[in-house]
This record gives sequence, C-alpha cells and structure tokens, in this order.
Amino acid sequence: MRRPPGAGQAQDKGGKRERITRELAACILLALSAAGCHRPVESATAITVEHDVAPSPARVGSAMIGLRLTNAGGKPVAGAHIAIEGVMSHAGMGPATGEAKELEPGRYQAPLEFSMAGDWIVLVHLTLSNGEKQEQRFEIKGVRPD
Ligand SMILES: [Cu+2]
Repeated sequence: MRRPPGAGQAQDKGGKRERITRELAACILLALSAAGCHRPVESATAITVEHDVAPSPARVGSAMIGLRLTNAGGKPVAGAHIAIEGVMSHAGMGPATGEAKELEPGRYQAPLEFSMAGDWIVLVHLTLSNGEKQEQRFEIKGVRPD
C-alpha cells in the first residue's frame, strides 16, 4: 500500500479519503447505516473536516493530527480555533488533548499523545472565526502498540 507522507488515515483501508461532517455525531447515534453518514447537510456553516494522522498507521506515542477544513463550497476555512480531544471507549482513562496550529489557510495540525493501543475517537472542538462553535468527531482505529 502506497501513501503520500502524512496523508494516511488509520481507519482507511481502501485509500479513499473519508469526509467527516458535523452530521457524523448524529449518524453514530443512528449507528446502523454507515452508508448514510456522509451526505453533506445544509446548516448555517457547513464545515467538512478531513483528517490524516502521522505516523501512519498510528501507534502509541506522539502523533500529529492534520485537519483540513472546507466550507460547503469547498473553500478553505481559515482562522478557526481547534482543540482536539482523544478518547477511548472504555472507562478509567483520561482524554488526550491538543491545540491545533494553522499551517496555511484551512490547514491545521495538532499534536496528540496516544497513550494506549486500540481504537480512539477524536473529538474536534471548532470555534470559527465568526465565533460559531461546532463539534465534530472521527475515529482512529487500531492504534498499534509501539
Ligand atoms: Cu485506553
């Protein structure tokens, strides 16, 4: 399997980039039909977050999460404040957190420390430049032991 550096996604086995919308959280609640989760939905500010993880595949230790934000028209969303929070689905474990830096308009990068192997959920807390707040999330499955 060939990947450009930094463009891998841990849960991406087929090479297609997964586009995450704010509707994903709602879809997780519906839970049963993943196929229905990727429709863009109209909202005040529809933001699409694409992510990548370095190293890829992810492993225990320090990682960098790349985030690319685009609006409904596919334009980069600049000037957002992004805090990420990595959690696992079992109890008794604190979250890992990271603050993103904007590398170029719409492209952000945040450090995250994977303290344990397994499946992680990354919560993305967005504050847009107009002050609007949004929450998104994506999964990083199968973080490897180091
Ligand atoms: Cu854990």
